[in-house]
Amino acid sequence: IEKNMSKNFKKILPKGIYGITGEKFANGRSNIECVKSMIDGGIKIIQYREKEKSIKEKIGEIIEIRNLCRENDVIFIVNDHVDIAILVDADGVHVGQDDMDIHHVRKLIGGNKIIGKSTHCLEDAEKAVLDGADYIGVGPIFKTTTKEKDPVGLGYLEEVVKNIDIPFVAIGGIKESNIEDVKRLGAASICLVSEIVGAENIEKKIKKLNEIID
Ligand code: TZP
Ligand code: MG
Repeated sequence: IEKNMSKNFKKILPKGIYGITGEKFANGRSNIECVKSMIDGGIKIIQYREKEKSIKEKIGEIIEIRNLCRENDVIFIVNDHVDIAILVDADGVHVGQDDMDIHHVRKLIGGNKIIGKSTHCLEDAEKAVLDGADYIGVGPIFKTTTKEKDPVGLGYLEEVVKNIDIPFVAIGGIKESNIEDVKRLGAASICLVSEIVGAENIEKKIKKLNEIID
């Protein structure tokens, strides 16, 4: 299967806050509620990431979030599930080091869709570029309980800024209190999970974060 490989219409990683769902940290709010608030806060890209629910539960949420994003001109990325991303016509898919190889993802999803890849060291990043990722995740920058992975530190972010020529999003343990340090090193796209979905007022939190990094 060789899908349309033209890159003419692909959207790029927007500047600002990159949102990811995280119902476990959302103080009883649903993924859908969180996504609505993120959109109201002005977020321009949202990834559906849900490690605990069944496929049956996930599909319902994914379809609803896909529609919300489309209505509001927000880029929608699906984590892990390349098949579902294609079926719901998401804007892209995000895969980790242990997920499907990028060249396989590209063959399945086509050239107009975004492929993001999580990376934890420069070697991962260089491989992702060679394999044709559209953007990379860089992290976890700081210690976080959202993902079981030792932090890579700001040093890896600096290496990416110096050596990697595709868009990247900084992620992991980033809070309102340390986002300036991440921005200062040159990250244009910054992802915060627990800090956003766990905020008392998600909409206000996003506006505040975007103000800090604008
Ligand atoms: N990938 C690297 S760190 C991370 C993911 C999905 C979790 C980030 O969550 P938080 O709550 O912003 O630390
Ligand atoms: Mg994954």
